[in-house]
Amino acid sequence: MSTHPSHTPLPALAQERRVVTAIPGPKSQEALTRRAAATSAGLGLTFPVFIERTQGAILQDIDGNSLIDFGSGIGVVNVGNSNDLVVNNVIEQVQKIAHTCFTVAPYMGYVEVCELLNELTPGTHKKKSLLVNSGAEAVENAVKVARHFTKRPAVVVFEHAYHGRTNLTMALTAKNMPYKEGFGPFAGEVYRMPMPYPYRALSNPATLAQDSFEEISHRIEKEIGVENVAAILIEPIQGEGGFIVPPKGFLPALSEFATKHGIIFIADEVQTGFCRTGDWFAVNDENVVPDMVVTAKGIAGGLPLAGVTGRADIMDSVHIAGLGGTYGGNPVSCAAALGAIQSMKDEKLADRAKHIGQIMGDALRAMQAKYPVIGEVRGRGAMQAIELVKPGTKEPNTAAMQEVIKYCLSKGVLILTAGTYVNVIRFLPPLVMTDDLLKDALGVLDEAFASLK
Ligand code: PLZ
Repeated sequence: MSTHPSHTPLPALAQERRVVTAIPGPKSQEALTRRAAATSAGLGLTFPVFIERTQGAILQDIDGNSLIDFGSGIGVVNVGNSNDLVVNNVIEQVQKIAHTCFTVAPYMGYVEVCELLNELTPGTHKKKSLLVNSGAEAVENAVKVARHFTKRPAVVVFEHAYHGRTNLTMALTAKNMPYKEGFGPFAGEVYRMPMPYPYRALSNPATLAQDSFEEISHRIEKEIGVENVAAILIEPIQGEGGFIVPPKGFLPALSEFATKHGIIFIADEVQTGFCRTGDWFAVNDENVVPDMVVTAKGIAGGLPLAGVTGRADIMDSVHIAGLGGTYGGNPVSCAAALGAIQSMKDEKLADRAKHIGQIMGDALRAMQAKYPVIGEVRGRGAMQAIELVKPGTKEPNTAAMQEVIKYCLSKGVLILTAGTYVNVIRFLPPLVMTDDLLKDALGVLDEAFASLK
């Protein structure tokens, strides 16, 4: 009988920025050559540095640079990179069960994660959940279940939406390049509606929520027919689209409209969920209770896991074995999720997100006052963005965005971009980032704007 080697903890990684080579350094340069030779050219590359180790809010590259993580692996490691509870749970779990397939021979971790999802998602009604591997797979399953329950075909989605890269989720996603170009034909019965985008709206800001809602409800009634609509699917704050925060009142109106017409209201909380915006979920901000909530990313502290949580009557409407997948709710990912969710509770990470949001928001608004290239600062909690424009206009300024990102990278601060018009800089720090590190990174960002010609 074999025994497993016990795990030896690594020494802590100092939570400080330290740049010791040009970025990318020589080892990363060499690795990039191998990457180019071995991996599909269709894969994007945001930061040309290879990472060797991560902890908290620091990514250490193979040249020994300590970089500040302002992206959390696209909003995933909310509990910090290589969070202790996640690491310990994963190591312990993989020694016990790596895989059985939940629908073949079940294990408790899956059930425990679903119990937590049922408890933590909005609403006190009876809920049930299903676990899968990725955000896109969760969105697909939510739509599948909504169609099965309602026996209706149509799905309503929005401008600037991002829901994934599978065939159905490409159809649900708004932006052609790079997500859809040349990958069609796409799934049918997907209807796109205008998204209220306060910064770029032409109508009166005071009536934007109502005006948008009226146009959308009218179009759903006249163009699709409410009786044909299975689901309205929306990100409560749009992620890849550029952290577009809909005006207050819009989401509640949409959700009420859905309820009135027997349409399933699905919140895609893949990027906004798990304390990111200062609450468990972004819809909590206006007390919207969706019929279904889709989660992924932050749920498991870096392990692949996603969930669909919904009203029990909807989730139970599917015939036995109609849902599943080999790896969905893998035991190791579930153990990671249990660790991550525990950590969110223990470390009060929703409050921490609000605190980070305060510091970031203040600093970004101060920069906006100094640098006319910053058209808008927006977001909620630790999900903040700035939209860059040509000064004095609202014309997108992609060049300025690229220069700022490049400057920050050279100083060891990794920041992501977003936006339909490729002109948004988004901040998604791990929620455990220290105030010192946060202020250091924001200082570098300020320098980057000052250096713009
Ligand atoms: N819904 C709201 O943000 C993933 C995409 C990264 P998966 N966003 C990051 C990339 O370039 O592929 C996302 C999201 C929202 C769904 C998804 C899809 O989640 O886990 O990437 O499938």
